[in-house]
Amino acid sequence: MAMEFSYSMLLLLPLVLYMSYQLTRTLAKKKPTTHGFKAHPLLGYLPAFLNNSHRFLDWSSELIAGSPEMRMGFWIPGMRTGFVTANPVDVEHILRTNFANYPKGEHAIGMLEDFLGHGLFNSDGDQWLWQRKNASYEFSKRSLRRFVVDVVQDEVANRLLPLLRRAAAGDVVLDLQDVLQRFGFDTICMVVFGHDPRCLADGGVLEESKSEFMHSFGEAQDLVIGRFMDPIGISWKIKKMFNVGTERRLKKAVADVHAFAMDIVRARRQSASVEDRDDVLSKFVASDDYSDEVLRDIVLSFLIAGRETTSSGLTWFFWLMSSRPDVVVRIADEVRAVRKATGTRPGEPFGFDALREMHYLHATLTESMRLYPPVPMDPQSCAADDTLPDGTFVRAGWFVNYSAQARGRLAAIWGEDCMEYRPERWLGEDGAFQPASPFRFTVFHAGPRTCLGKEMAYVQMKSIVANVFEELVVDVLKEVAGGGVPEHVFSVTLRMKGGLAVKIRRKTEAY
Ligand code: HEM
Ligand SMILES: *[C@@H]1O[C@H](CO)[C@@H](O)[C@H](O)[C@H]1NC(C)=O
Ligand SMILES: *[C@@H]1O[C@H](CO)[C@@H](O)[C@H](O)[C@H]1NC(C)=O
Ligand SMILES: CC(=O)N[C@H]1CO[C@H](CO)[C@@H](O)[C@@H]1O
Repeated sequence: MAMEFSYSMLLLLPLVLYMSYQLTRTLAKKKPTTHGFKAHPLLGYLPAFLNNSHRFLDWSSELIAGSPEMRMGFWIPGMRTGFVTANPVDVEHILRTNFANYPKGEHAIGMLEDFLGHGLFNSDGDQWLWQRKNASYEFSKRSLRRFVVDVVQDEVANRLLPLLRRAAAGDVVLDLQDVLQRFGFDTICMVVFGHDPRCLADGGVLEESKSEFMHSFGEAQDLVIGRFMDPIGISWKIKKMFNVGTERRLKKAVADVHAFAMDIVRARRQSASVEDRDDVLSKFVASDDYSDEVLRDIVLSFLIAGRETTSSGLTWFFWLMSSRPDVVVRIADEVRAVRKATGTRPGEPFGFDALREMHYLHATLTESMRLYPPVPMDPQSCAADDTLPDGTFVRAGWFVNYSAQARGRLAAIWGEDCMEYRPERWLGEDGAFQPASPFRFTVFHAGPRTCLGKEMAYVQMKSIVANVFEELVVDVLKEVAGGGVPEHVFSVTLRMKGGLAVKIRRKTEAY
């Protein structure tokens, strides 16, 4: 008996030795750390992460706020290791100075590939570069800018305002977030695709069948993002292999989206009027350089980038406004002044130049996105060993995510009143809007991969707010939203959990 025991011990010994060797090696390797935080020696950030995973954004913002380096480390054995930073010096380093060493990375790209292929949003290196060059060229054209303004103004005048007026007359409770998402989807599809999905068209809000494409797209996006949230990295691959569970639903949603997009690409390819059309797809089709699949992926990349970002920004904005009637009054004053200066009447569309004159409105939206950035956290990965400007080591394969949310709330950057909503911090003495460095205000990303749709986003948001506050009052139903800050859903974009319940009134009744 005793002999047998020691024999098996002898057999096990090498294994035990090997395992402890591996463990010490892993533990001895440099780990990212967080100032003022003690990681568990074996489990790393796992216990604290489990404690806080339901409020991950806020937790990481708190750790970052407590750190003079303005960043947190993160490691859990067997899971990914890296940093979340809000330090403008780090951000400039990863997004500009050493851009080539911080791609999206194969890990992230592999997860989105089934849905987005290798479109602009989901590629690195040369594959990204040529698409970016072509797209930047199109986005810099005046014809596209004019087209965007026309599409947006048309959607405001003929869909959004009539819908809100009807809601006012009928004393109806609306989910404003849903309305804004539909608005965003209609306009991005028209600008990118030249296709009108009519999600906000008459009855569209009630009639689900009118927005099947939006529905499939949303489902595909949520399910594919779910892959990132899964704590067990390979479980989606197993589910995919057996075509079960969420992966089965994802496959169906992706097939629907691809079929829909492909139909439009093929139809445009055969259309004789491509030269006369202003949408982005038509420009790419006209150059004849790309296969149908490549065009489809380009289009889907734009949809994912532009679909929910503006609606997220506006939903939090309208919620903030519900406790700031003083700001609403000033916006309406500015709109009235611009009407006078441009000789237009309430209800008429605003041109690009009129929108540009609205500096105060620009500041109120920017200030809202500082506190509630539509893309709260954004991942990059480190390609080769590197050091951050303050000497902190970053190993190849680690992630370096920036948190726009944490950065927007740092006293070291915005001052002691950083948690206060104060649009004036964006205005100069003369009342003109003063932009901040993109490394401090990284809401639209920065460096070579900076958001291509920033101008379009402001056109959209300003048109909606100016037209709504000129005529209507938005009452947020606090009894539905609760007293404090509404809860969020943490996906690619910062969505409000359960939507934003509002009632609409005509302004004349309010005064
Ligand atoms: C408030 C609205 C918006 C915000 C806050 C925003 C923010 C961002 C951010 C943070 C990124 C970097 C994402 C990443 O690479 O992981 C990005 C990229 C991008 N955005 Fe926006 N965006 C907005 C609206 C739009 C709109 C309306 C469009 C539509 C044309 C658009 C087009 C793009 C594109 C094409 C990229 C990818 C650029 C590249 O990878 O080279 N965005 N945006
Ligand atoms: C988990 O949260 C509780 C309550 O907030 C706290 O008392 C505890 O110390 C936390 N544990 C860890 C490991 O962070
Ligand atoms: C950083 O981003 C990557 C890719 O989305 C993700 O897998 C990782 O969990 C993120 N890390 C943290 C601490 O947020
Ligand atoms: C329309 C357009 O800009 N097309 C260009 C896209 O990029 C390729 C490769 O760089 C060029 O050859 C095209 O002319």
